Amino acid sequence: MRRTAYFLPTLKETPAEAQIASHRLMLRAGLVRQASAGIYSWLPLGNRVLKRIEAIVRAEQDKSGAQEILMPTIQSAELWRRSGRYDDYGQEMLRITDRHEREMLYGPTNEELITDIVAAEIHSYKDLPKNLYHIQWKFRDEVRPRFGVMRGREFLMKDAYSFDLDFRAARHAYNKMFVAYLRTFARLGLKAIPMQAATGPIGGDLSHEFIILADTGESHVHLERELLDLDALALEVDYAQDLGPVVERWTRYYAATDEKHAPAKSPVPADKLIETRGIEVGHIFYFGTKYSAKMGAAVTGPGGERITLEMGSYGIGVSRLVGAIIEASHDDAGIIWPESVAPFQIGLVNVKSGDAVCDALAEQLYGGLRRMGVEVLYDDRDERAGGKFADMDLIGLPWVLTIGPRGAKTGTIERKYRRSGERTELGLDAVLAWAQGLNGACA
Ligand code: 5CA
Repeated sequence: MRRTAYFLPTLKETPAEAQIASHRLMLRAGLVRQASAGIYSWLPLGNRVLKRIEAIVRAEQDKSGAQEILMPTIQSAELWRRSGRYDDYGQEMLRITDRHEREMLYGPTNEELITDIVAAEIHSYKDLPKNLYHIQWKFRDEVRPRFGVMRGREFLMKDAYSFDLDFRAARHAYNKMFVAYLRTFARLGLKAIPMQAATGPIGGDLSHEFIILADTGESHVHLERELLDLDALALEVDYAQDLGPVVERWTRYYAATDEKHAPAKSPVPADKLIETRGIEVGHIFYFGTKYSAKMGAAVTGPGGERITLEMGSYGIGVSRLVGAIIEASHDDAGIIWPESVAPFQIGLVNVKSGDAVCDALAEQLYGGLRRMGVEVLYDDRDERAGGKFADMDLIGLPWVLTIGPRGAKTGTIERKYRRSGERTELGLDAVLAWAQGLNGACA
């Protein structure tokens, strides 16, 4: 992509309304713009990151055996009356009346709708287990939307719902999501720690929040230091096997959110615990028959008996993750994207656009990278070099290739790794050979 053609409105000034780094950087790097309180438009660069995160979430859900569907954002109030949550949900629910005076709502979550679908379509124990998920916008009329996409009113969520015959099977479904979440967050470059959590309006009695540690997080948490040393990237799992031992490895250490942590009852003494803040990027729940019983989701068992389904639900804050990743990975100059979610793998800076030698080498490099399928943002603008470098650091692409008048004469290109600042000089062929191995290059 050529920067001269790309819609990438970066800001030099720090927007006054942004209180935390990720919000500031998302506005400055042209990822999002606020549409109204807690509601954002995603500009091309932000949208690319969102899609890459979605793709990783989707790949790990699919690998675990969950199946993707797509439910609507608008739901009928009648469904929520059946579960009893229409009144309980309170002012966080955005209620809408259509032209026929029918009460509707913008979905804050989907337990009712999915249970209704399964109740109508699944009748035999032979059709179980099932785990159905979608990646869809939600609306919660938060009292204090803040920190940009971190606590939005409209936000993108991956929500999965599992249906099983009995507790044992439901626990296996829960464990599968537990492990899929560990893998997902690790692939996103995050160290997310599962913590015992309260269940709030979703309900149930078994629940974990996945939390990344950050001073700007809204959750207060307590955990044993050993958890920070566990490596989820090394997890190779067979989802058909008993995942109990994997879950046990992560839950044998104590970690709990403030709501669940009772200092007097803590199994671990206070001096062994870290008390800190974190960002909740995922939350999983087992709640048995809470919805299925009320909404008639039951099947016929092997002996002809009627069995009410055991359920769990599993959420990931997809749009929140964009902010969370930035909180975890930035410096004074800007964002530092993990390769797995970067909007482009490479930024190409032509220090002297308009100079025939620089332009020729830059075009050759840009063309070569594109033919290899590498995603590259080429800053071909007629601007000061300082401004181009500052913008590249701000938007945080993993690699920056620079072509300047001195190097161009000998065909030399400078390659910088954004995360470490390490610089190397290479010729055109060497750069192309190196880029072949990059994440995102298709052979
Ligand atoms: N139905 C369940 C699981 S599918 C559910 O709604 N869980 S939740 O309420 O915990 O939300 C799931 C995830 O969505 C959270 O872990 C969080 O990462 C994200 N999330 C929740 N509220 C917001 C918000 N206001 N802004 C951005 N992300 C949010």
